[in-house]
Amino acid sequence: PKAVLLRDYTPPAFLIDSVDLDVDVREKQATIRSRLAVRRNPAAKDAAQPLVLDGRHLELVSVAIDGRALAPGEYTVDEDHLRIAEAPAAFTLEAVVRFDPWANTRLEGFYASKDGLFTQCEAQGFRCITYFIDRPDVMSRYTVTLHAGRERFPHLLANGNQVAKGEEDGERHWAKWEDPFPKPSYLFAMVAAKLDLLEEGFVTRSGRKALLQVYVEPGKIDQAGFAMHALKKAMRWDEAVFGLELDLERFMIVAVGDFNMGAMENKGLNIFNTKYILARPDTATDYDYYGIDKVVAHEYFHNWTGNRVTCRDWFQLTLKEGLTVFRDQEYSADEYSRAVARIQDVRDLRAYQFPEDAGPMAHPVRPDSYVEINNFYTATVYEKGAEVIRMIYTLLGREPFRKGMDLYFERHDGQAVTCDDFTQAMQDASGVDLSGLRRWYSRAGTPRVTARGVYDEAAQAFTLTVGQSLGQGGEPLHIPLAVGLVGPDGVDIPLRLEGDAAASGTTRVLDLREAEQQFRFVEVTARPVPSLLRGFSAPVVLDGGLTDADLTHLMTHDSDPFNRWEAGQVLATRIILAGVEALKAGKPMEVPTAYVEAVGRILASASRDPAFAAECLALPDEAILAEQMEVADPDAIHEARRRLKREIAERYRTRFEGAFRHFTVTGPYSPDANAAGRRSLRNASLGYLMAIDDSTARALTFLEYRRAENMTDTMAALECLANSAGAERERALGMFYEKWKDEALVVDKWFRAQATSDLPKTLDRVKSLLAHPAFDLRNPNRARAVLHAFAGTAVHFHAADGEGYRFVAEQVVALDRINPQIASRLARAFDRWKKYDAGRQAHARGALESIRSAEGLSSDVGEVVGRALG
Ligand code: DPP
Ligand code: ZN
Repeated sequence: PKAVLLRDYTPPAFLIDSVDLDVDVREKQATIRSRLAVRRNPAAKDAAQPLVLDGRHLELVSVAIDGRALAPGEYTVDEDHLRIAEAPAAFTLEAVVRFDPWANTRLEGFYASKDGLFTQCEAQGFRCITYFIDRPDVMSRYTVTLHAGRERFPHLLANGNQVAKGEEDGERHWAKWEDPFPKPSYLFAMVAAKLDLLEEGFVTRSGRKALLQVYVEPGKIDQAGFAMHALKKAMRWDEAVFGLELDLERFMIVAVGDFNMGAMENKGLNIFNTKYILARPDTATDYDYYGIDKVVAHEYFHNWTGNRVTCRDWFQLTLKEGLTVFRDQEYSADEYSRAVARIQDVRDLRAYQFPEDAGPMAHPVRPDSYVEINNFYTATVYEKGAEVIRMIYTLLGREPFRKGMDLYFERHDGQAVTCDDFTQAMQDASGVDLSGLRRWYSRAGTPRVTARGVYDEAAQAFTLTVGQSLGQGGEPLHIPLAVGLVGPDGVDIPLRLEGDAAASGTTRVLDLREAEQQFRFVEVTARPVPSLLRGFSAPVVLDGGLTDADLTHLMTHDSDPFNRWEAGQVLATRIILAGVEALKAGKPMEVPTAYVEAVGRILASASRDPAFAAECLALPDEAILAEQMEVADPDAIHEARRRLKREIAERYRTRFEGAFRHFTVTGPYSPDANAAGRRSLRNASLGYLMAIDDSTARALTFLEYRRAENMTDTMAALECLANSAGAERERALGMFYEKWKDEALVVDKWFRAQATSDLPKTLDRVKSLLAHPAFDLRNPNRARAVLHAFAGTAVHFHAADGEGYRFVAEQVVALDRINPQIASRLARAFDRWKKYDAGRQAHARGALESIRSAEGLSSDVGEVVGRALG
């Protein structure tokens, strides 16, 4: 398959104004009759182009233009297209196609799950439902009529409003839906299923009445309440913060257990992975609740940022995803703790996006080319894309940013546009020059920022020299660098740059626009410690040139909570990486007293903000540490990190035991920030105690496992036990499975806890899990809980004997025959293979080559493996 290039974009030759679908569901077959109002695009380059429709996995029954059936010579059909050489200027195209949704294991297009039939069309699934010009700049009005058996498919749903319904012969029924808004085909959705329904009314800020519905698997209505609650909160938030209201009479969410993504923002009919809908205190953790809240909000927010204004082409994916992630991040920050939300977002960015940007799949947030667009639903497009929006927000300020959003909607409502259209609206509304900021859209890689401060006591001046590099030449980026100066007493010094009339504020956003720049602060009465990149104001790797003593000072005093956390992370990273070198040289690992004492201060003041304290107690992830080494050594990283944790645990054992008792949450379960924060600190304490892993710690953890009444505490204990070789491990795992074997999302947790265990025999365990009766390679959540989870482990996937690589390679090939999108994600585990030693590299190369030589490899996996080897 050939790469598609951004620079080759041309407008479509034809437009499709309306789509009328008639969908007939029978045993093992769906028949789709389409009526398309087609006309030549006045903006097309060439007025004589043939009509080329996309279509895959379809059996074409008939095709007609303006009511006249086409003869075989008048069109051609291949695996991907239907071509009609001679097409009039405007006409009605009718086609009839058939396929079997029950045989569709790819889960794109129209497919079967346990309770019925569902769709997934983004990015290019609509072409698996009918022949179409399947690209987002073709926007149409849709009418859909569904026919199916009443007993098996009581709910027949599609986008928009239900306008008619009725009965048919043979215990069948039908329903007709009309979506008043023109939309691209990727936002099409329909459902024919047996589901339970939770519904509530909603009155929008301007007084419009709407019906909100959440459809779930029969019997699970008691797990739908939080999603409904989250939806209403998100709707209110978007009204208050962005002035955006629901534009439909009815907003539906349908949860399905077999789903490739997290969720999908189809117009008026969101379809969700059950993972992001179903929750009950005893089945879902605080983190699950947080995820549901965020994803429900995210998909709802797409109704404006994505649906009302959509993407011109798939290179612009970050236009809707980066912006909508930014919106869901701000929503979460408002609903929970802003500092903790930011820390978690940055931790994920570093664990997933930074490695992506340093590996074979590196691409700009607006990619220049792709082979398979499904491979570009990435951390870069989403999370780095959100960071780019955040930088615009930081540069403009809240009010001008809001004006920019208003202008964006005013100009582009109902259109399919580009990232440039967005930044232009932001620039025009604010008057802020965004030329340097725009470069972020076209550059891959993580920029490095170096900062060095010099204090001149005589002049009472502090000069900061800041440089940036991305190592590819080109003009420098515009990087907003938020800084503060922390005095020796721990108090922020008011900031006055040379040339300012007076000091103002204690945090200042410096505009770094050159390769190197100097900033001179005056009236600095004592040598400060610079607090750089406050709030992580840009997605860069910072070398701040600070000493351990400076960092300990910031860790204790910085008024910016993000940088207080960050100082602790940098210190812990230094200690662990020095420990790696010591271990390799056969020397003891050193843990500086100053660091341990700073950790003690976190514990001592934990009650001020337990959730934040828990974040500060979490040591950097092994994947993040591996990125900082020239040649990653996963075993040494694991061992050094383990030793640091154990040393802290032994030093503060009594305090951790105290915190574990003290932060108990009483009363009925609630996933709110306060209660969840207390549980988070309590379970972090348990994690430290289990780093000691003696019989006392194991007994405490097992007792906790049996006592726990909510899934947060249950899983915290179970995960500790799963990493421990004590007899409690198998007892707890056995009890857990017995209790939860009928609750799929909870069984996923059971699989995942075993697949990610630190214990030596984890790969053997994973292999035996594949033979477990509850394992099913066709279910994406289950595959992810075992295979993707295992492939994400630092130690076992990267085992020096290459067994981890060989195993995952075999599973990529097996999965590819079922579901290329899920297989391709698994293959991404190999991204960083060149960061390891020669022995591991040889094994990884062998594994990658074995995938590449597999017969019938999908273009999804082919692109990932080809880039890794290339
Ligand atoms: N459903 C995915 C998301 O919301 C793709 N649009 O991000
Ligand atoms: Zn999205």
